[in-house]
Amino acid sequence: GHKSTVLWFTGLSGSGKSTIANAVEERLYKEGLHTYLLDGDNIRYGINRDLGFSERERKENIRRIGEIAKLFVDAGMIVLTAFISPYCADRELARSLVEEDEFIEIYVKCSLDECEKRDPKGLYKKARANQISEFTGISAPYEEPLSPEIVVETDKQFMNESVEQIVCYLIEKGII
Ligand code: GGZ
Repeated sequence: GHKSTVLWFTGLSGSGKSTIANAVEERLYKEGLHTYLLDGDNIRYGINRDLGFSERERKENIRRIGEIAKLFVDAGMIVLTAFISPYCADRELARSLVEEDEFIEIYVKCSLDECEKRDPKGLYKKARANQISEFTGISAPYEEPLSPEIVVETDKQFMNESVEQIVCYLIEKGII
């Protein structure tokens, strides 16, 4: 068995949120745990397809994701969310929707320089050329978490180290 919880990944575009969240989910799934991953593919192309990237729309994006995460926790699942979620206040709102021990904020820390070097989708390049407006880290803010439960540093660690760090935390806290 396991405790239902939210694993809330936050970080810049290209920091590795989705990659790590997917790897953690796979680990948990192999242990027979009930998980669900919320990411841009199932949220921004679905329920939130009416939302863009203005401050107001990002806040609404995160508000809805927080509410959806709460439903999955109510259903007894481990829910992983992988969104930039750039504003502290919005992450705190998501946290406030579940019990205190049911929300684990995971800061996927990576320097802007490194994210820009990786630039897997060429979005930073476009943002620098003003072809994308309000791009996080370039022309829109990213507020670093002040006291996240976990920090993984993807420009200093191997991916499997970050995954192990998260899994170990869950074991230590008796979540899995
Ligand atoms: C940031 C943007 C933008 C702007 C499109 N700013 O690397 P990606 O492509 O796959 O991840 C980014 C994703 C961010 O969506 P989120 O829902 O996670 O953002 S937020 O939590 O702030 O609402 C990026 C792409 O969408 N993208 N335009 N202007 N990222």
